[in-house]
Amino acid sequence: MIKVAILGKPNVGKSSLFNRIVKRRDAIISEKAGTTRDIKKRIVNIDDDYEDFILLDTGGLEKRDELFEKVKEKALLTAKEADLILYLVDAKTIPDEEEKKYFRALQKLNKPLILVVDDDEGIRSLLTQILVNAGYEVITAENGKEAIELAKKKKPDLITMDLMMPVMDGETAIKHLREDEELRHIPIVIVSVLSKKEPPADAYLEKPIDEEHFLEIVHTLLSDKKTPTTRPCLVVKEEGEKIPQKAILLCSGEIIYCNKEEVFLKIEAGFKGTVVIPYALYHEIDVVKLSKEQNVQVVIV
Ligand SMILES: Nc1nc2c(ncn2[C@@H]2O[C@H](COP(=O)(O)OP(=O)(O)OP(=O)(O)O)[C@@H](O)[C@H]2O)c(=O)[nH]1
Ligand SMILES: [Mg+2]
Repeated sequence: MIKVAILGKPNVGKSSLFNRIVKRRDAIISEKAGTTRDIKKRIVNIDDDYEDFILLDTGGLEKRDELFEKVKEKALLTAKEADLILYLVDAKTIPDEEEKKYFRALQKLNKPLILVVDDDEGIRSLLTQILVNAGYEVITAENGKEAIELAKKKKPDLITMDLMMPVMDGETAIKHLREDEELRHIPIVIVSVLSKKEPPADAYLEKPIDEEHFLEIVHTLLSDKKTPTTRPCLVVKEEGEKIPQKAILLCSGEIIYCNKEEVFLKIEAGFKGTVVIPYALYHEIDVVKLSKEQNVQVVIV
């Protein structure tokens, strides 16, 4: 269920708005600042035509003493979990610096973070501008090596990757990212003058890029992050055999290994995702039957 949190400094009318929306005198309202100290939560049904949502009332954001530091912490934590924040201000006064600081911090919260990797300063700033205007938070790297370091530190939600770069090229960087347990699920969009569809990424874009098409790809990859790009892979491998390199590059989700006899057992047990079969084993598995299974994709490498 979608969570909507009401935030703001003390005494701006958060609880009053909460009561209005839930249509009950539920939260305590007073003219004394700092009345609400905990989180109040109610399920709201506006109309049967709309989905129910969870409304959260929070304590005011204020630096007063230790107690209110706790109240503030709780409010900010609630904001982090919310899908939407209603930030209330007192219209009688002009927002001060502290208020602006809270507002900016909340605006940054939960924004998808995109790592733009390109050695060309012009491309970096062009992609940054497009993405920032579309509401994303952006960090940049000049080569593959820097990209990996930054990805480890910042855990971006998506990476745009150039291929030809000094120090470490994009292809090598993608390989390293896909081998890293913590980073392998991050969708990667190759943005390059090269039109070859190697190495495997989640999307490819040729330079010069079309802004609309670029944003469409980014939005799609971010919105179904949990579906296609993190689908698990079932890699078929015989005892003692090496794991095919291509399988690692292909799979951005969890990788499970099994031998050729176990493939159908795994599917019966509920496996959904991509089954990767090395070419050498291709004749020993009923690929036709396998490809008829729902929720299963077959890739031969
Ligand atoms: N003039 C005016 N007063 C309001 C409005 N909304 C709320 N109030 C009054 O402002 C005071 C504070 O309202 P609350 O709803 O308790 O404010 P709050 O933001 O929840 O305050 P804390 O929980 O203390 O942080 C109360 O005396 C309300 O009656 C409004 O829209 N206009
Ligand atoms: Mg209140």
